Amino acid sequence: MKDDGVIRSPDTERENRVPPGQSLTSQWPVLHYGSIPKMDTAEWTFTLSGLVASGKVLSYQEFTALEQVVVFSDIHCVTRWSRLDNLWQGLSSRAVTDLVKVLSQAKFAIIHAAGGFTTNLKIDDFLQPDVVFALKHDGQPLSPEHGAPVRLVVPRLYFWKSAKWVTGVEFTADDRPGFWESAGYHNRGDPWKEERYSR
Ligand SMILES: Nc1nc2c(c(=O)[nH]1)N[C@H]1C(S)=C(S)[C@@H](COP(=O)(O)O)O[C@H]1N2
Ligand SMILES: [Mo]
Repeated sequence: MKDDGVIRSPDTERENRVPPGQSLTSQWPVLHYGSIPKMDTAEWTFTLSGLVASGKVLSYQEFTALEQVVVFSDIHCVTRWSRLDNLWQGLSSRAVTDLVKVLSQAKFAIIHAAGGFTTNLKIDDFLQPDVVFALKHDGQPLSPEHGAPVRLVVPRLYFWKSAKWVTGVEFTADDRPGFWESAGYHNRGDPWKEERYSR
């Protein structure tokens, strides 16, 4: 671990960083269902809800005033492209979660995004230290097509878990497959185990 304050996703320290069945690209493809939602930071809010002692809603100003981290990670898309060496800046999932008291019954984090999109994570996967609500990629603010103003990045799972245009997290006791998981993608999506599809 180099002491430069950057959180290195552990998969970036593997000798072979490309999971089975993946090919490298230096481009950054844009993939999502539907059209790019109009996001206005003056209207945008981030909501922490579900199994918490007391829910919380933050404005963009409140959200971006919180302490930020820098995460170095690789991207693995289930459509078989991987992009190495990404630098994300934003709020760690743990810092966001620490804003509320999560009840002990909570076992899952359901990520909510614009237009009703959701994706589900086990709370342990959500709270890994390399999981970040990103505002910037490689030093530049996220572009609208890549999820501005805020997207989640879950480096150790296929990129469909990395919801763009996020609007909040809901903590639940029961699992609730999200948009892509209900459309046939694997419930967890570990690229090293090729957990691509559920059927
Ligand atoms: N809100 C939202 N986020 C989403 C998606 C989506 O359809 N809606 N698609 C996911 C999928 S399948 C992928 S591969 C990545 C692509 O992110 P990118 O366009 O920044 O490469 O976004 C993920 N996040
Ligand atoms: Mo995807």
